[in-house]
Amino acid sequence: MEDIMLERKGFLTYALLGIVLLGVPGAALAGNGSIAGKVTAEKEKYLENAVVYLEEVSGTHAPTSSAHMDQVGQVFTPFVLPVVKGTTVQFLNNDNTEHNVNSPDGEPYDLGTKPKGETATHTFATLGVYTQLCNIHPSMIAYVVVLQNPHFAVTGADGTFRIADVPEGTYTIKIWHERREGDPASVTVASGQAADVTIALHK
Ligand SMILES: [Cu+2]
Repeated sequence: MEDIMLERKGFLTYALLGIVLLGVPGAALAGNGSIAGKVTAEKEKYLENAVVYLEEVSGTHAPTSSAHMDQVGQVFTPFVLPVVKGTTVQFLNNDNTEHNVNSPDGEPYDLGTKPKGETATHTFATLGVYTQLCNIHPSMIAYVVVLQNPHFAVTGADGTFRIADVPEGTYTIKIWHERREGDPASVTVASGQAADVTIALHK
């Protein structure tokens, strides 16, 4: 009986040591942590395509290296495109019909009308949400969300999101959704840890 207890104690010690050594799976670079969370809403259809982001992270942040919003089957794809301030977004027309790209928001622009295979570009110099419209097809709508830093994520159909590689610190985490509001929250990220955040969307 005593032997069994000793063996169990030994196993427990090794198991605990293993947890300490391995840390939290999915943690990124040494010194950084991550945020893994989910969005809740009164209807499942609102869970997807929310942009979750850190309001401000110190330092300078390079523009997003590759940012595309295509026009395919008379739909802007993706529906929501978060980018870092200063990013040039490429709007490629993949359809056989002509498309226009314009936005009435912030610093409004009209990139003109392009035939198949041509790309319109716009550089987003100011933070904000820019509705993307096509003046030929009223059903076409999408959003470019211009943010201060690259620590953002777009929620999946189940409302989950993950922001990897976040420097240690305490941040204000915010959310943008086409039809719902969400309150800012405070999140503390520790080295090698995945901070857990739940954000409730409401009317
Ligand atoms: Cu169009």
